[in-house]
Amino acid sequence: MSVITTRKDGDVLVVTSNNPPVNALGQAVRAGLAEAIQEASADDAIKAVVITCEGRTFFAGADITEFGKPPVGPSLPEVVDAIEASAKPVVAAIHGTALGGGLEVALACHYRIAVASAKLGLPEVKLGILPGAGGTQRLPRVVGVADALPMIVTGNPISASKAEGIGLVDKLVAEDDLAGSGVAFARSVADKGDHPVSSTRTDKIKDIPSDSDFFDEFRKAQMRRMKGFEAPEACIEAVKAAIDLPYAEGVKKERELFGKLVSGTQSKALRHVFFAERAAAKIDDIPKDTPLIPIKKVGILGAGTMGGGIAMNFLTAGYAVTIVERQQEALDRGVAIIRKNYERSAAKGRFTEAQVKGAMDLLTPTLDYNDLADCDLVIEAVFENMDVKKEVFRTLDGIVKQGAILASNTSYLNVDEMAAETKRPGSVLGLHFFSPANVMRLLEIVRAEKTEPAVLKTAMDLSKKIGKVAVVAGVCFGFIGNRMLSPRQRAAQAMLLQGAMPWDVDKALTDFGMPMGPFQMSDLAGLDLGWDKANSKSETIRDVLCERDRRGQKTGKGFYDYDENRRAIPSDEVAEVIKEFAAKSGLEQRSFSPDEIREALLFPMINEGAKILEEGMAQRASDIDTVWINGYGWPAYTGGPMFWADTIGLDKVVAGLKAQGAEVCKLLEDKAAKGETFN
Ligand code: 3H9
Repeated sequence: MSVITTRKDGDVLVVTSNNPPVNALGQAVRAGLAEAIQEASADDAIKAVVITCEGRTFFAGADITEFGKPPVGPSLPEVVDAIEASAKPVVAAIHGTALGGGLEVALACHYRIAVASAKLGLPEVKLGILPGAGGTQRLPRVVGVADALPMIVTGNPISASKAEGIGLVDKLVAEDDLAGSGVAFARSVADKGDHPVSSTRTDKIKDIPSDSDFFDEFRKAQMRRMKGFEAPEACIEAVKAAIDLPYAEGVKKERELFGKLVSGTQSKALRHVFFAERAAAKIDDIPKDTPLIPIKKVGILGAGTMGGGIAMNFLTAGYAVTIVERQQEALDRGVAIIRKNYERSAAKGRFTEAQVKGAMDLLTPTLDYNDLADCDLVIEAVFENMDVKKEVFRTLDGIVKQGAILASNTSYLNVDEMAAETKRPGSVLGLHFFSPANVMRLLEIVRAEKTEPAVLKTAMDLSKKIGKVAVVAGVCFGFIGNRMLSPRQRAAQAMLLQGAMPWDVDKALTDFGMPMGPFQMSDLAGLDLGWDKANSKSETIRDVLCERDRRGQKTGKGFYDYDENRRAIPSDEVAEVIKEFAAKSGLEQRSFSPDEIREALLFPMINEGAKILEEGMAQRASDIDTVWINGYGWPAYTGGPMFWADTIGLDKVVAGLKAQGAEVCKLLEDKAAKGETFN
């Protein structure tokens, strides 16, 4: 059956797209839409047209899989122009998400109606591009620059009611019988003389002049979000063109900017990230018909920072949560922090007071382990020590009902050993949340040797429900993320002995796009993590700094000094300590370029990533990219460590590692020799 079908409802032609899963505007859809408009134009009995979509959503945009392939006409700009040029009014009837090219189709229609649950947006910027089918020119003409600019530059969608408020949607209609509402609306406007044509509108476009401070202020407000990304600035340029230039020239400018971005490395990387996140949810060797275990009630062991953050994920998603601590004081403190976090979010407008109350009402704090008995999933977030964890698993196994899942939030330890303490190793797995757990998107699902398929599938399903991006990892020290962090930290320490300073090393990585470098990270985490005060003998730089109470931000100084605003300042004292150690090391002292520093720190990570793949600890290279982007702030516009390695060439990575004297993983070496890539 064709993806686009037409049917006559009296004098209205109803055009329906059926291209699951998201009605992406692939070639067949575009061709079908163009033909449908021609059909309406050629039929005297037709007075108006309704465009609607089957399935879960209105067009969610251009078909991203077609990018980078030879274009096959008609192009989306041609199709939207044909829709707008129709002498008979065209009505977009929107449900689900009208995104990107989908919203551009709707903008080309003369009228837009939507159900209240619909969302409308131009998310192209998140793929490293800008709307390329007239969106940057039509949207400001329809809603004004003040409302269009944030939609185009942030890519965040708006609700249908907001869209109605700003004039993007003409009418909100009932959820049922959208096509019927579309036909009624089309009929009500069919005999009007003039139909609004977005590209020729001038009533709203001059709300903000292109030389207004508005743009600079907007840039300033978005600075952190835009840092390093090319597309947002191009979006601003395109919107300015909409104000300054006639439509035809503005569209030319948009095409030019689109063409440059879509063929660039950033857009390729961000498209990779889009598909990588979706691929991560697929577990290759689990049969499709594996059942899910129903999860209604979740238990959390430990009400510290981690336990509280984990609890919030489930409370926000509407799950009943029982949280257990050993001491009343610790329990009260944990619950108070959860409440404070919610209230802070409510103050910022992210939650309503009713939502905060709803979430808190779902929380049962207790000192009694036995209250976990009827939980469907229990996650332990206790002290990171194997003996403690084993004890916890033995206890939980005796209390929690059979069939329930037992999970550890360990960030390094062996989940198989914990599972072996129970009589239900098939129901045990790792759920490694990242701190702050209520904020960070990443979840590593650690698949232990005996974890049953249903348990794994349930965890993956649950991760989506609580808004996480989950990746499956095998049991190995540090799983995917922390395992790759170790060689980076080692390389950073080694650089200090060869003449680099912590601030040089950190800057090379923050300039690359990381939120912080290894020494800023140490200062944040505390240098004394794992440091043994009693036995410290000034043997390492870390020992000496800790002995001098430079234990990181918490003591006001670490690798850096900190001023009253917590701004990091290079420390002369630390420089002296490092120089002494460097002199004693006997290593040649020299300066390093930022590129050399990046290669020294990041190539060993790629090598470790390749080992992880070789050992089957990650399912695919793109999963590793997903971990690093969502858990550690690796810059998304480089595509993640493994994609980045592909873009610079694996042969260059291998040569760099050999020059560092590293042992190169066989998988990496083989791929480089064959001219292959990871992704
Ligand atoms: C654009 O429009 C450019 C134009 O301005 C100019 C052109 C000239 N194409 O996310 P889900 C797949 S750029 C191809 O899991 P959800 C997705 O990979 C586009 N495939 O569902 C997945 O496949 P699989 C601007 C797509 O319910 C499946 O659909 N638009 C596309 O959680 C289900 O996806 C966007 O950036 C696509 N456009 O969320 C919107 N979209 O099952 C991108 C999805 O094999 N899409 N797929 O893994 C989304 O944001 C979400 O998919 C959406 C649904 C919110 C729609």
